[in-house]
Amino acid sequence: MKRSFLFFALLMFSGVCRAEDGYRLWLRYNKIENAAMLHQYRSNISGIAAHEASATLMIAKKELQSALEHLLDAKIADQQEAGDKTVVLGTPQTSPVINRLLRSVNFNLGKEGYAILTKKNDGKKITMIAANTDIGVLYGTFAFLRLIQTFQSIDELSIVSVPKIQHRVLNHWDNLNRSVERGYAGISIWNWHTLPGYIDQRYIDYARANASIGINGTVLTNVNANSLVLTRPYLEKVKALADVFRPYGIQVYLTAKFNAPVEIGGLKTADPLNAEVKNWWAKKCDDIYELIPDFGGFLIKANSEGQPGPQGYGRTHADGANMFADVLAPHGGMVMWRAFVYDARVQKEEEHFSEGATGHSSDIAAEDRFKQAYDEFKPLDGKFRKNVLVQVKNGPIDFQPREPFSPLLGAMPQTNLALEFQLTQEYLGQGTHLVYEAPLFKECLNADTYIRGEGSTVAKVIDGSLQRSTITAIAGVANIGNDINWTAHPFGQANWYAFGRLAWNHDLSSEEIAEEWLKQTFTNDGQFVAKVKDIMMGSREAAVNYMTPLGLHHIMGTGHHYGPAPWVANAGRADWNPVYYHKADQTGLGFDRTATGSNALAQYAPRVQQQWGNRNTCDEKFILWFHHVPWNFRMKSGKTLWGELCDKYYAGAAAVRWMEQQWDGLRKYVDRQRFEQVRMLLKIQEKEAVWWRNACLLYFQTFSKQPIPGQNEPPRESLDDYKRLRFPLAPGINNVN
Ligand code: GCW
Repeated sequence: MKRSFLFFALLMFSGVCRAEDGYRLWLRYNKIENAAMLHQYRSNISGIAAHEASATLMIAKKELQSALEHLLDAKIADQQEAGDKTVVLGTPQTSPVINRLLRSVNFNLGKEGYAILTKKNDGKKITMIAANTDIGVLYGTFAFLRLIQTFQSIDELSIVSVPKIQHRVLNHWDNLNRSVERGYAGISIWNWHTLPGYIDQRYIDYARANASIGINGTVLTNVNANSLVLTRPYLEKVKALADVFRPYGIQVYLTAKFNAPVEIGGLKTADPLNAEVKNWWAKKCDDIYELIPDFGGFLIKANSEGQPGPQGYGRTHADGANMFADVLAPHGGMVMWRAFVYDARVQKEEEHFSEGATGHSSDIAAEDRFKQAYDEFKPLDGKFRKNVLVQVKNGPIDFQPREPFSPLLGAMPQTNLALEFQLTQEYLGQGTHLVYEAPLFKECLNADTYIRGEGSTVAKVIDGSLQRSTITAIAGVANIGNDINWTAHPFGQANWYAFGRLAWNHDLSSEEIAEEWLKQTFTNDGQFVAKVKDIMMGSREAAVNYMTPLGLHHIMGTGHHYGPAPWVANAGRADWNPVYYHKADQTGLGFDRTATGSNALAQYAPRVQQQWGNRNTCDEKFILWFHHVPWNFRMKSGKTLWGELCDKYYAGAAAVRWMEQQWDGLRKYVDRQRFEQVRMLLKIQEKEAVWWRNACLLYFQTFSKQPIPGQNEPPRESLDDYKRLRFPLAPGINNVN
């Protein structure tokens, strides 16, 4: 015992030199290095009073006690009564003090909210972490620890916080064989083979990390679904995970393969209007809920990229979703029905395409893919049951570095809409680029749909304040794998963190979130935080610039989506081809989506159409999303489109160089292991940024026929060199599930 304490103390004293593998995420709880803050905390906290009436309250108390003992390097007493300097944890039911004092909070804390208040109790100063429910107490506990980890004053606290969105859910695209579609951080953390018998400590740490940022749901399996997970042996494994997650307030969901009744049920059809099919699902739900009484429900990808769905039986998305809704409703479950649909007749891209194949793309996609989700779903507005959410990706195409908000988000006022972001960086440098995604999330959340006049932001659509939603939800496609640091890139953790924080409160700014994440994950040192915050805040724009500036999109490598390949024109169907999206020709560049082109713009409110409809006034961030622009078109800077495009690409790559230089100067603030990891990854990022820049400019130059402005270092490789590159084993495309 003594020895291990000594060892621990030694580690602590060795301070920043200590290697850290990143496993502890933002919950490191190292001893406070700042004497004044340490003094303040010690003089406010000497013990904890909590009635451990449930597993959740026990977890809250244990977390608080062990965190404080490490942070304050002091013994934190376990107290029966609230004395001076006591932190009192609980609900009105578990704590008489809270029962009495919580009445002064003139605020509805709801089911998950919490209050952290400094109070006088019998003349003694206490800090109270209170909620109506045990899980609210746990959220409050983590919030209190966040204050301390980020060196904020706790002298006079008066904090009340309630989540704006009810269901804050991670979507794992994890397959049952542990491969992860679009996963870059190792294999799946769910070890299906050893479940339910073996409970990996990771499951607990995963739940704890999620609870610390308010995530309260997890879809365990890939939307490209495998029916097997609905069989009894797998459901028992799912139950084991649900049992681990429950005290952390996390509900478990599964993806349901639409034709499971055929695949594993022995039925001849999966027609949602067929009584036998419905009975099969009803029975399946009974079985699930018997094992997992608080099962959340199903996430379903149907009639998209080869997944079966109701349209295969001549039914609509609403018919399909409502069938599930009806069988889940008696158990209190819900359906998240994805709106990421485009022509169901074809298979997934990588199944069709083999690298280097020649041949011609078929013409299946006659309609602009941008328009398909809206076209299929808008007519169904008002037709979905109360326990259905239609889950919409943030943009109309597919998680590109920058997309305008999806027009569906402003078009279904009578439907519960869930917003889906992608945390895993499929299109943002995958596992090796430092790209902080909060600015991307915020850009979408703050976008104005004008659905109910000015100020109808996406955030308000999603949180239900604008339309009377019966359920509200937000989803993030997880970037988590079994890598020691969870997310491969140490800064990938920031995207998981930012998703949770914004899901709880979308009013937080990207800067605030970056700052609190940095302080907890690395150090509170002001110099370090300011510099790295700048790196983070510029990183998404840098990626947009070196990959897809000015509204370019979908010009990445086919299948694996790694690296640039704007020249690809032979993928299995027209709308998998980069050339379909950028439409470069002798006259110019970009996709005309105005009335003279596909007219996708008409899917937006008139005010949005005005904003983007005219190439002279369109925000240049989006110009090539909506216009085919002549090469010599004068941009707002006075440069031609070609000149501006070159500048953006060069600025993007230069920004990565700058990020590297900044990071190199921060060695003394960071443990060696994480410092070196980020440093080496930034080098890879720089190389790849230059690759993107050169390959794209050399290719577009074959149309613009203009030189790259002379002040820029000319590409060393030729376009053919870039075209020859092949990555058959790039990660994230193992789609065997
Ligand atoms: O972004 C695309 C991905 C697919 C993914 C699909 C989807 C899970 O390339 O791998 O499949 O979106 O969101 O369904």
